Amino acid sequence: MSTLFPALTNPGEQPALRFGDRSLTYAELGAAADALAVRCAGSDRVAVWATNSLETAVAVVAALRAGVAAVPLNPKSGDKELGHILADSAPALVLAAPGDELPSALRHLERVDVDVHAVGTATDVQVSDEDPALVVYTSGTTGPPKGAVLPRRAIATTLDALADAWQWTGEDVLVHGLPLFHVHGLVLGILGPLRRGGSVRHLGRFSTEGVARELNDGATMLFGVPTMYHRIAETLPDDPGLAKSLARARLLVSGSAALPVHDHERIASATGRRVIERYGMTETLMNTSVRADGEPRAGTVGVPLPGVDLRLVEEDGTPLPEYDGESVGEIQVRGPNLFTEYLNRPDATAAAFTADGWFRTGDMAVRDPDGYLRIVGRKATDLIKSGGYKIGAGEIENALLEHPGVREAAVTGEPDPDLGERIVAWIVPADPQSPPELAELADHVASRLAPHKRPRVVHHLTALPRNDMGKILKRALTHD
Ligand code: MCA
Ligand code: AMP
Repeated sequence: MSTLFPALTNPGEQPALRFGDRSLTYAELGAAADALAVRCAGSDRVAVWATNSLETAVAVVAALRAGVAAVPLNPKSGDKELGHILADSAPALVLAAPGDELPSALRHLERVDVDVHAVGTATDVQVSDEDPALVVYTSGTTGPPKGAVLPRRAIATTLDALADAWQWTGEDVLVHGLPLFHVHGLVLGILGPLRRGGSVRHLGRFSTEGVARELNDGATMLFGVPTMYHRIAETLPDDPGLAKSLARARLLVSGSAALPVHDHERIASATGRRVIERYGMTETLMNTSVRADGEPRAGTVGVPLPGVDLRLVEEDGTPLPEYDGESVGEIQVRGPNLFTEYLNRPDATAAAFTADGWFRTGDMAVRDPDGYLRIVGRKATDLIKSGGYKIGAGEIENALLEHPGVREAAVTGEPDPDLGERIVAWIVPADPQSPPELAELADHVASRLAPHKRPRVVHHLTALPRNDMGKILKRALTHD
C-alpha cells in the first residue's frame, strides 16, 4: 500500500503538530517516529499511554511506520478496564511520555519512553492495506469493551473521503481538544491532518478561550463533540470575541453524538457560521457528512461519504426504499472504511454483520428526499452517549454490583443539556439504613472503569421493577 503519510516521505520544515508550546515539524516528526519505530518493529501490537501530548502522536505514527498495531489506552482508565484491555490485546510494549507514572497494571510490560527529539532513519517495512493499524476499545451493551481492529486501508479510506467532503487540504490547520484514545481525536484529529500534510494544534484540554486563540492565529478548522459546541453556544452571548474568531473558521465540524438544533441555531445566529455534522462509529470510521460544498442543514448528518454503501432496513432486515423524511430504519453500512473484526471475539464480529456483509450500526434514521440522513435514535437502550463517549449500561452495573453497599443495580441514561445524556444509577442498597451515596459510587466506578463512566445521579430503591421472567424493566425506572 502507498504510505499513510505522504508528507513524511521527504519531510520538510512545515509544522505538523503543536501541543501548547511544544511543536514538531514534519522533518522532526519523521525523525522521532523512525527512531521509535525500530523499537516497535517485530511486535504484533504496542500499547500507547494516550495522554493529550506530542508523545502520543509520535508513538502512534512510529507504530504505523513500523507496521505494528497501536492500542491507545485512556490514561484515566481504572484497574478493571485497563486489566481487561491489556489481557485482551497483549501488547509487547507500552510507549509513554518520559516521566509519566504508569499504574501497576502496566508494570509487567516493557516500557519505552517516547523521545520526541530523537533522530532515526526510515527502514524498509513490508505492510499491506489489510494489516491492523489500531485496536480501539469501544463499549457494548453488556460486558467489557471490545477491541475494534482497524486496518490501514480503513484509515486511509476514511480520511481521503473526508478530504473530498470537506475540501480538506495540507493548507488546513486544525484545532481540537479531544482525547487521543478514541477515533474522533486520534484518527480524525491527529492522523487526519498528518495524512493531508497539514497541521494540528491540540489544546491539551478543551476550552472556549483556546479555540478562540487558535482560530485568531490561523487555525482553519475545529473538531468537537456536541458538549464542546454546547459550551461554545453558552459562552457566545458574553464573549463577542469568541463569535468573531469562530466566524473566521473555514469549517466547524461536530460529531460523536447529535448536536441539538438549539445549539446549531445559537452558534449560527451569533457567528453567521453553521456547524456541520458527520456521522461515524469506532467500527466503521466515518459514514456520512454534510459536505463543505453542500447545504449545512441543522439536525442532519449529511450524505454517505464516497465509497460508503448505506441502507436503512426494517426490523426484519428488509431494505427501506423510502427517501421521505419519515420512514425509520436501522442504518447498515458496507465499504472500505470498516474495521475487520473485534479482537478475540469471533462471536461478536459475526453478530455485527448481516449474512451478506452489511454492518449493523444499531442507529435508527430517516432519509430526506435529497439523501440527507437524520439520526432519530438508537436500537439499544443500554448504550448511553455522554459527552460523546459511548458507555454500556451493563459494564457500569457490573462495577456497581462489586460495591459492598449495593445489592442490586440498574443503569440508564437521561437527557442532559451539557453532556447529551447523563448516567443514572438505580440502586437497591445492601443496608437500607446506610445506602451508598453518589460521591462514593461515582469514585468506585471512576477508579475501576473510567471517570466518564461514573454515575452523575443515584436513586435508592427498595426493589428493581422486574417482569415475570425476572428481567429488569428499565422503562419502569422513572423518578417522581
Ligand atoms: C470528576 N473527575 C473525576 C471524578 N469526578 N475523576 C475521578 N473520579 C471522580 N469521581 C474528573 C474528570 O476525570 C475530569 O477530569 C474532570 O473531573 C471533569 O469531569 P467531567 O465533568 O466528567 O468532564 P468534562 O470536563 O465535563 O468533560 C466534557 C468533555 C469530555 C471535555 C466534553 O466529555 C470529552 O472530552 N469528550 C470527548 C469524548 C470523545 O472524544 N468521544 C469520541 C468517541 P479532566 O477534565 O482532567 O479530564 S466516539 C468516536 O470516536 C466516533 C468514531 C465518532 O463518531 O466520533
Ligand atoms: P462510538 O461507538 O463511540 O464510536 O460511537 C458511535 C456512535 O456515536 C454512533 O453509533 C452514533 O450513535 C453516535 N454518533 C456519532 N456521530 C453522530 C452524529 N453526528 N449524530 C448522532 N449520533 C452520532
